[in-house]
This record gives sequence, structure tokens and C-alpha cells, in this order.
Amino acid sequence: MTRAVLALGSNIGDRHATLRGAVDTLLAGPGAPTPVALSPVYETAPVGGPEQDAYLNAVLVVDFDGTARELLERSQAAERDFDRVREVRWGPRTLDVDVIAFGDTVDADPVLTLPHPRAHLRAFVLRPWLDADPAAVVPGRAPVATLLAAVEDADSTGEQKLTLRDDLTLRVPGEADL
Ligand code: A4P
Ligand code: MG
Repeated sequence: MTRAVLALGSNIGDRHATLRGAVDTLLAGPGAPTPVALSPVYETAPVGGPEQDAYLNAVLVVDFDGTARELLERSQAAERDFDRVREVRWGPRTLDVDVIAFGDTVDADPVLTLPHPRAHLRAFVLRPWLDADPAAVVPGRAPVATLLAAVEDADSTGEQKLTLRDDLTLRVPGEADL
């Protein structure tokens, strides 16, 4: 079993329903990962790409009995389930699922770069990850808490502004909120 971190984002359509459905899809079926922790939902200003609407972002921590590539394939299958159209890099999407970390793996493979190459710069990943796991560390870098503080300090213009949406809950299927 490997502890892994998945980041979910949506900025088109019914974003909350998409995130709920994505959690269900990611955790469903044979060989699915086991949920460990699920963050609250944040509304976040879009980072990079063209002008686009605000995102909802969340982080799901899992234990997975398989390879990192297998987890990426499951994540991409979940994206396809939500009819994600990949047109513009960093552009709007119904659902984006990124593999943020897979155990302690550090790997520059472009098909699956671990940890995710931009995770340490992004409040929309670090904030929910810290909520889900206060002791989390970005492999090869630093504790998530340290990285988030640095990102927030550097963000004088509020580009990475986040709003906690505690009116929007996510649930792990068959269980109460984790
Ligand atoms: N890939 C390599 N490493 C990974 C990894 N760790 N996890 C490859 C997932 N995929 C990885 O991804 C392109 C290719 O990256 C994949 O084929 C995979 O093999 P993609 O999902 O097809 O394209 P993308 O998401 O548009 O590009 P990219 O570079 O993954 O974008 P990011 O960095 O994920 O950024 N702003 C806010 N507020 N919230 C967001 O969620 N998301 C993005 C997307 C931009 N701005 C955002 C948000
Ligand atoms: Mg992506």
C-alpha cells in the first residue's frame, strides 16, 4: 500500500456535483484506492491559462495497492467520465485530477512527474492538502505547512486567493465525512 495524494479541480458546470461524483468514481470498483482523508472544498481564483471562471478545489488522500501509473490511469478515467475536454493547457475543465504525491517518490518522468511539478507553488493544492493531512510533506521539498506559508507571503496581489466553502461538503461513499 502506498499513501498517495490526489488534487481535484473543477471550473465548468455544476462544480460541486462534479467533485462529489469524482470522489465516488475514484473510490469505486475493484482495486480502487482506500480513502484516508478528504479536505474541505475551496473556491479559488484561476492560476495560469486564459481568463476563466473560479475553480472549486479539494484534496483526497488515499492508500493505493498498485503503481503510480495505475493511479494516474484511474485519475484520467475519472476525468473522462466527466467529459473533460482538453483543449487549452491550464484552461477551463469540467474535472481535473492530478496525482500530487505517491509515497516518497521523486520522478521527473513527463508522463507522471512526482511530486506534481507545480504543487509546491499552488495554494489551491497546499491549503486543502494541509487540512487533510497537517503533517504532510512534499517529497524532496518541504512540509506542506512551510510551503503554504511561503506561497501566501509571496502572494501580495491576492492572485492565489482561496475561500473556504464549508457550505459544500464532500463525502466518501458509504461513510460519514472523514
Ligand atoms: N502529468 C505529468 N505529471 C502528472 C501528475 N503528477 N499528475 C501529465 C497528473 N498528470 C501528470 O495533464 C497533462 C499531462 O500531464 C498528462 O497527460 C499527464 O500524463 P492534463 O491534465 O492533460 O492537462 P492540464 O491539467 O491542462 O495541464 P497541467 O500541466 O496538468 O495543468 P495543471 O498544472 O494541472 O494546472 N487554478 C485553480 N485555481 N485551480 C486549479 O485546479 N488547475 C490548473 C491546471 C490551472 N489553474 C488552476 C487549476
Ligand atoms: Mg492536470
